Amino acid sequence: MSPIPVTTYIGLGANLGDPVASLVSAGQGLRALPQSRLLACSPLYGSAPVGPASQPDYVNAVAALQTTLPPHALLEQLQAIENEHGRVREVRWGPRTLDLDLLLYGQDEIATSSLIVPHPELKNRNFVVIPLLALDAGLQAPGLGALAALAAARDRQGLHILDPGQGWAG
Ligand code: A4P
Ligand code: MG
Repeated sequence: MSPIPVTTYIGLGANLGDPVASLVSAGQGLRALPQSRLLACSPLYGSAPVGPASQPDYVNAVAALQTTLPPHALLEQLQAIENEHGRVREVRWGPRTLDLDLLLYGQDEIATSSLIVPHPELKNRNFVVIPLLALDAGLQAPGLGALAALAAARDRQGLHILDPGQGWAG
C-alpha cells in the first residue's frame, strides 16, 4: 500500500548574495523533490533580521508541500537544496545564502536530535507565522493551536510584502 501524502510547510529565508534569486531557485528545488508536489507558495516578504542585528535584511517565504517522504528524508532533501546554494553553517542565527526549515509535517510532533517539528522558533517569528496564514488562514499547529490566535498577539514589525511578491515559484 502506498503511503498517505502529508501536507508539510517549509520556511525559506536568505539574506546574502541575491536573496530573491536564491528563493526562486529553492522554489524550483522544492518543485523537483521526489514523492512530492509543491501546492502553494506565500508571497515573498522583506524581513528585519532576528538574531545578530549587524546583518542584511532577509527575504522570507513559506511553501506548502504535499509529500510521502518521511520527515527525516524530507529534512535531508532540504539540506541538499541548501548545500546546492553554497550554504555554509557558521553563526547561529547569522547571515545565510539559503535556509530551509521544516516548519510543520502534517499534525506530527517530532523531537529527535536532528529534527524538531513544529519548528521550535515558529511561534516567535512573524516572518513565519504571517506567511503560513497567507497560505491557510485556518492553519492549526500541534501544541500551538490556531496560528491566527498567535498572529493576533504578534505584530508585523519589520515585515513587508515585496513587490512583486507573488508567483515567484513559477
Ligand atoms: N533542525 C532541527 N529541527 C529542524 C527543523 N524543523 N527544520 C536541525 C530544519 N532543521 C532542523 O540548523 C541546525 C540544525 O537544526 C540542522 O542540522 C537540523 O538537523 P541550521 O539551519 O544548520 O542552523 P541555523 O539555521 O544556523 O540555526 P537555527 O537555530 O536553525 O536558525 P534558524 O531558526 O534557521 O534561524 N531573521 C529573519 N528576519 N529571517 C530569517 O529567515 N533566520 C534565522 C535562522 C535567523 N534570523 C532570521 C532568519
Ligand atoms: Mg535553519
